[in-house]
Amino acid sequence: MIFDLEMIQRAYAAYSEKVEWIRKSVGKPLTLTEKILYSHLTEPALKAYERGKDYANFNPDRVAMQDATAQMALLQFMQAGKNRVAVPSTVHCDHLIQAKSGAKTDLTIANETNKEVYNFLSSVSNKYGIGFWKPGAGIIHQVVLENYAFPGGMMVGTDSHTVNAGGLGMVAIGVGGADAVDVMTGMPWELKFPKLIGVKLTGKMSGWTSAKDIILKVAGILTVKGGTGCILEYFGEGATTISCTGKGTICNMGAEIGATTSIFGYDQKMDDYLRGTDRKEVASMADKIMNELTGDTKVYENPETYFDQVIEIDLSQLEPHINGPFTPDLATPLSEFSVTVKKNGWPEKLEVGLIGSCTNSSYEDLTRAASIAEQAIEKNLSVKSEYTVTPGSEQVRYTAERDGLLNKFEKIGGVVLANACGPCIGQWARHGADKKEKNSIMTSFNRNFAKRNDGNPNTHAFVASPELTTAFAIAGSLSFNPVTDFLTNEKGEKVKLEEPKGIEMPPLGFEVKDAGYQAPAEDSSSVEIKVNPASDRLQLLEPFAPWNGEDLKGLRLLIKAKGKCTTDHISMAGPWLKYRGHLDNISDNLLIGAVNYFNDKTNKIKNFLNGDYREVPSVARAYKEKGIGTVIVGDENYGEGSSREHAAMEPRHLGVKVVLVRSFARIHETNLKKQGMLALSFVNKADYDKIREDDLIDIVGLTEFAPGKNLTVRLKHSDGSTEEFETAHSYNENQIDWFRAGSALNTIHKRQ
Ligand code: MIC
Ligand code: SF4
Repeated sequence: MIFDLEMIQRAYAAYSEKVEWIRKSVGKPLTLTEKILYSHLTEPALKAYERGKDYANFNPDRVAMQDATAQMALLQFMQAGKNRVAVPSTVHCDHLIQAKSGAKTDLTIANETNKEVYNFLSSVSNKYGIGFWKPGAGIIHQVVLENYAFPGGMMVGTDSHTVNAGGLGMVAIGVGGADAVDVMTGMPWELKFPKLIGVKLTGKMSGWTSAKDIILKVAGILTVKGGTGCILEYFGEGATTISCTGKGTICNMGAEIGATTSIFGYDQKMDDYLRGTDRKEVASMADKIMNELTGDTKVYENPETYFDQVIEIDLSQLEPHINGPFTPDLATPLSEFSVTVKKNGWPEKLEVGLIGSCTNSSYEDLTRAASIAEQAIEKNLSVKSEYTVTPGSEQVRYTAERDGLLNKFEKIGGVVLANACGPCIGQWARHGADKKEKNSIMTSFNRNFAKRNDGNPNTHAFVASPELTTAFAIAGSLSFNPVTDFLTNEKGEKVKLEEPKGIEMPPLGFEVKDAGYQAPAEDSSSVEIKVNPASDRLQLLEPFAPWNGEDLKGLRLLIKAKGKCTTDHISMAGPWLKYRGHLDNISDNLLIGAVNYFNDKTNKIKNFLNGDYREVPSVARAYKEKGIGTVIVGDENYGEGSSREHAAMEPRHLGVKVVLVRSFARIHETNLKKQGMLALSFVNKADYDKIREDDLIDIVGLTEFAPGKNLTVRLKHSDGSTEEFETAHSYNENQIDWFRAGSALNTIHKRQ
């Protein structure tokens, strides 16, 4: 048995009683989110707690880490001086596999090129009692849903799409590695108590509409910022019609609207999924307390009273959507898509359709897409675009192969890639991408920021459901609408694709030969972890220096980033993923994707030591060498996207002291705080305009740094004039300690 039955038994034993106690003390009906959050508060926090006031301390049940972020997380954990993780934890090797020729060859090459990193992750896991999922086992979120997620539980994961587990009724939150270290060392984990958005689903989907379209629609309504600081709770009769993995898709892409997480209440679909994935013990336990694994009836009858915001979607009316390009919230209904494509001059030819990823790679997803492929075979059609499939896990892949689904994809010209992230995170050796040609691709993934999939800034990436992506790949054009349009087949006949059909759970059950799991050693005292000092992939961490007790004076502006600046802009993935365990090497990608406000160029900023325009990392290194601290200035939702803490550790490593922005994305703001940086935001957003390229910048008020108290920024312009303005911050006492100590990890040391 892979899942932690005892831990779940313990969690359930206390759960109902806690919820009842909380309901009484709060004196009102509870949402599901509140039930789970409150029941995971640490004891002192539970006693002292008042909702919405401030940060609260939690004890999550488990931790999941993927290979690209686990390296930093575990390097930090190794510094914490513990023998074993305090809660069940797992590592999943999924991000480092490059997609090129197909599953088998790609996996062999990945095992070779990433050998050192895989060995490191596997031996650290073994040593500290962490479950290890080998390369090829699948994408973290699919594997977690299949094996570990449980209704009413709480987990953190070092990946923003950890939220996928909300599909199985879990409060699952994406965090940086340093947060995961808190949980793995048994310390309380801190989270700002979220606001609650209720999403009421009525009706039932049909035809081409699928779960993906619900979240594509929600993203259109709320935008990439709209979920910041919020948990979305889905409910209503429509919710119970969606499969468990479909719910996972919806929760997964909640990361794209900045939501802390999303969740569905326990229902028959979750029960079916637990039983179908060999966890009948969990299902039976959940069945016994099912009323507490969903929101109270009164809450769902009067959602406006209990949620901070309510959105209602009638699934019977919902059209399929296609979101993009360049941002996941630009939502266009299918019926308007071809007109919108023309109006905006987006390239009409569809070069590649890619299905799979952690968002959409369940058995149901594959059957729906395969039902389109099957029709194509029958109707003498094949794909006009390139077409790739990434199954979410070995279990799904094995079962899909057994049931003939993969064969259907291959028959229409598809290539089945390894069970891994692959093209979704730029691990894609796409031929021709280096030519920077303007082109369109469509994926069933979740993110579509510029350069993300293939490094080409002119690739227009659109996000849709797997079945729609398959239909578009068959048509090879964005001006196609499968609901209304005919296609011409190989015999010159006009044919039409019928609505997709899916099967939620495999009729013959799931099957797998080798799921790819390695359990940790019982006695790990002899396991040694070696990091070669000459390695260019791994580097042991040095603690960051503590604050020197004074205001920051005479800082230089490193870059004033203009417009969208996601973690992909701050610390690009793709080719750089190989340095995720080596802080100094990966720092050479710092902000290379950000647009310099002063010249509209990427990776070209002025070095005031010699007047040259150079790459961001090299200028940062030049200032660092001279002992000059620097400031990054950013726009709205700075650090949107992923959980990668490299986006915070790299600037810290290269001498940046302050990140000053119009607004932050949640995980990134916390990551900056954890690494001992100053994360500040303009009180008056127009003050962004006051910052000039050649300013010297002081941060005043640090000796009285306190929660809720603004800090002053003083600009010394080169013409001799000075300007001052206020900046706000969201540090609490504890986080101010991290700043003073140089990082959160340094404070753990101090306490030991
Ligand atoms: C992503 O989808 O951007 C990633 C790659 O999964 C990241 C994590 C990472 O950068 O390693 C995420 O979403 O957190
Ligand atoms: Fe992997 Fe893409 Fe999912 Fe991130 S979003 S975990 S890169 S599949």
